[in-house]
Amino acid sequence: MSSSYSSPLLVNLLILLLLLVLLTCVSCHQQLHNSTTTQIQILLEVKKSFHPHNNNNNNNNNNLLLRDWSQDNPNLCTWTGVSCTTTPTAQLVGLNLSGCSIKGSISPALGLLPNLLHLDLSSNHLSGPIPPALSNLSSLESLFLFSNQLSGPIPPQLGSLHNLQVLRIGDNPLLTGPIPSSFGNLQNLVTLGLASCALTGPIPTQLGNLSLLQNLVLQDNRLQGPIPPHLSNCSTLLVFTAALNQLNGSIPSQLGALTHLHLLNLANNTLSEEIPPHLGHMSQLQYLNLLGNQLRGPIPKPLTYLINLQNLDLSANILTGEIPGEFGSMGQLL
Ligand SMILES: *[C@@H]1O[C@H](CO)[C@@H](O)[C@H](O)[C@H]1NC(C)=O
Ligand SMILES: *[C@@H]1O[C@H](CO)[C@@H](O)[C@H](O)[C@H]1NC(C)=O
Ligand SMILES: *[C@@H]1O[C@H](CO)[C@@H](O)[C@H](O)[C@H]1NC(C)=O
Ligand SMILES: *[C@@H]1O[C@H](CO)[C@@H](O)[C@H](O)[C@H]1NC(C)=O
Ligand SMILES: *[C@@H]1O[C@H](CO)[C@@H](O)[C@H](O)[C@H]1NC(C)=O
Ligand SMILES: *[C@@H]1O[C@H](CO)[C@@H](O)[C@H](O)[C@H]1NC(C)=O
Ligand SMILES: CC(=O)N[C@H]1CO[C@H](CO)[C@@H](O)[C@@H]1O
Repeated sequence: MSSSYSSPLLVNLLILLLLLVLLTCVSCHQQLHNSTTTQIQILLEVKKSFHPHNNNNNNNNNNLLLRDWSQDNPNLCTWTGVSCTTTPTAQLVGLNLSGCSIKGSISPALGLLPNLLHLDLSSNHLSGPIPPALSNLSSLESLFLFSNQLSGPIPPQLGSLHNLQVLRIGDNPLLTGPIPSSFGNLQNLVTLGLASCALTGPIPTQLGNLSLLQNLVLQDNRLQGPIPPHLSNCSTLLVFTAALNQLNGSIPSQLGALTHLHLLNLANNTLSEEIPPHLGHMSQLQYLNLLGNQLRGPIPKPLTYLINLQNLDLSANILTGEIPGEFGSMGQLL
């Protein structure tokens, strides 16, 4: 008895399931189909923003360069600078227009390409702001915007790009404002390049959260305040340069914990107090530049433990005392 009841129920359930599967498939197919046309629309929108600001007749470079970005060419994976994955369907995963002499601005429409892993618009003539909408590229692993004419502040929203490994936006001399403290959330960041902009404010203590960071490149800005001891938590750091800023206070002795560091350049700031002897623990250090600060006192003897040092500049400070004789036996310095 019970089996004759459950049987039609089972059949009904199966039919329902089949219908569901069919429906999902139809809608998923349509979505995939749409996504190609949608991606084409988005890229054409992005192309519109790549226009020269001074609309002199003689500058149609962008149109020539991206002439294959066209509705007449529906295979967007063949478009200049575009790279795709082919399975399960064509998905735009990379956009590289580095060094293409592109003018104009960065369209917020780029934020509508959620599968994008790599975006490289470096070494162009792009101006205007970095669109906060880029923070919607939740899969993004690398963002290269360096060597342009971008202006305004760095959008703090970029701190939500949790998959980001490389962020290079330096050499944009009109980029102002602080380094967003939200960058402390970029847990996968390996490289942060912000040199040669006009950034102000402090180095955020939150950068101490970046446990995979290897390269922190902050030189040639207008950064102020102390070097946060928190950076000593970035235990995989290889390169730290913050030369040519307005950093003050003492060099934190905690930095000595950065035992993988190869390069430390803090030249041309207003750092004061004594050079911490703890820097002698950075056994991998090859380059140490502290020139042009207000460091005083003796040269700490433990610096002579830095047997890998090839380049040492402590000049233009207020150092006293003797140069430890042991430096003479550091062959690499000769
Ligand atoms: C983009 O292309 C240039 C050469 O055209 C290359 O040097 C650069 O590494 C590429 N960017 C990325 C993120 O692969
Ligand atoms: C991200 O996308 C959502 C949905 O499209 C939009 O509402 C939001 O404004 C976008 N974020 C930014 C910072 O533009
Ligand atoms: C630092 O990282 C922790 C998790 O590792 C996270 O909860 C916290 O919000 C981060 N803080 C900042 C300021 O980024
Ligand atoms: C990093 O180091 C500082 C002191 O050097 C410490 O106060 C802090 O709790 C550590 N953690 C983080 C995530 O910055
Ligand atoms: C420091 O400043 C001097 C003088 O302005 C300059 O020659 C030198 O290149 C600067 N060095 C660094 C590492 O910033
Ligand atoms: C560092 O400079 C700021 C102003 O930029 C000042 O308020 C602060 O007292 C200075 N700190 C030290 C230790 O000199
Ligand atoms: C949102 C969207 O673009 N929807 C379109 C998906 O594709 C079908 C048929 O190709 C169109 O009718 C929809 O308007």
